[in-house]
Amino acid sequence: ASWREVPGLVHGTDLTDVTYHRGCRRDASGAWLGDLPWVRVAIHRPEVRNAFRPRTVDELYRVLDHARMSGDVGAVILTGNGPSPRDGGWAFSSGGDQRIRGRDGYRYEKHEGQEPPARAGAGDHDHGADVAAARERVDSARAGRLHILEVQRLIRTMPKAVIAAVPGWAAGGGHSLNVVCDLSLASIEHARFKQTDADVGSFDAGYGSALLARQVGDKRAREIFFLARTYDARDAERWGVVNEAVPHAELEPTAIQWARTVVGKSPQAIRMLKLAFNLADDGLAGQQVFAGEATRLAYMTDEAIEGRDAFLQRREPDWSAFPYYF
Ligand code: S0N
Repeated sequence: ASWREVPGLVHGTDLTDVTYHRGCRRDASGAWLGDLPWVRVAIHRPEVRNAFRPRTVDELYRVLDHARMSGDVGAVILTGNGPSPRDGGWAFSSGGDQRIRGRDGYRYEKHEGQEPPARAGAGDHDHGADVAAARERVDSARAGRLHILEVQRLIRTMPKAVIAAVPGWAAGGGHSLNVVCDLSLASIEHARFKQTDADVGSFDAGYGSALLARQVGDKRAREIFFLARTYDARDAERWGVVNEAVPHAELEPTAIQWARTVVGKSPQAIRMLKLAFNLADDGLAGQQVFAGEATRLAYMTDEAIEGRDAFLQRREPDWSAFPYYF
């Protein structure tokens, strides 16, 4: 198994902060033989431990949505590229880029043809004239207020398996991204986990904390958030934050093996199982997603087709062939 880059034309823009590859087979000379039903999505800002800025989140959303809508893709491997060219460090993600966080929750960064505010994110300075001017310049839809949560919901609701391969730091919002994935693997040598939200005045009061408590238990989840202590891949495995700690060199090969195994199962069964696992915790939103799949399946039955045909043919439906009890 190998990879081919998915052309950077998801919605017509080149990817800069994320890489997106499709699994494929190649012959000995490297020539492409055919695609495989999984993709690799990686945050590509290793010099800042794969912190995400608005552009990163936009790109993540676009490629994940592309994967969601690809009918021949059954599994997504989510990871972080590395090592850092600056110091060799590895990261899954260190969460929201703190250098550009504005006081109002928006993120101020350079957009095409725009200069970033000189002091954005620098404490009280972010209320200075720089940011006031930047606020005028920034396209607020693209600046994205807390839109990493949209990425979390996409991972959570896409009806296919999302496997986190954690090669290094998972901190803050990066910690929460791992929490929301269906399955997780972590590098024994380099993966480190730390929920720093409360250190920087941030708090993921949604999946990042509530789902974590489901995974590790309530006391442990509070410990992880309140104390923000670093824990490693072995702890993460023991506590249920990841499924398995594996040697660094085995991380991606294992993720690919897991993807290969999942896509060997019935797509419908995996889809219904994932949505069923989500249902209880996701309330009516979870019920809606699960019910949508149930309705789609029901549309395939002769009974539903009889209802549709009766309407189109302007006659009473004939339900006599369909039992009230199985
Ligand atoms: C990850 C840590 C522990 C790694 O430490 P290490 O190995 O010592 O490396 P450093 O020297 O610290 O880092 C290397 C370079 O990378 C920069 N950098 C690292 N993380 C970030 C970051 N998050 N933002 C910007 N830059 C980062 C360092 O500065 C360094 O570069 P130089 O040398 O140039 O300074 C350690 O790095 C660490 O603790 N990082 C910060 C972790 C953190 O606090 N993250 C933010 C937590 N909050 C969120 O993520 C918000 C979540 C979120 O987005 C959200 C969630 C729910 C609702 C809304 C939101 C929202 O705000 O959108």
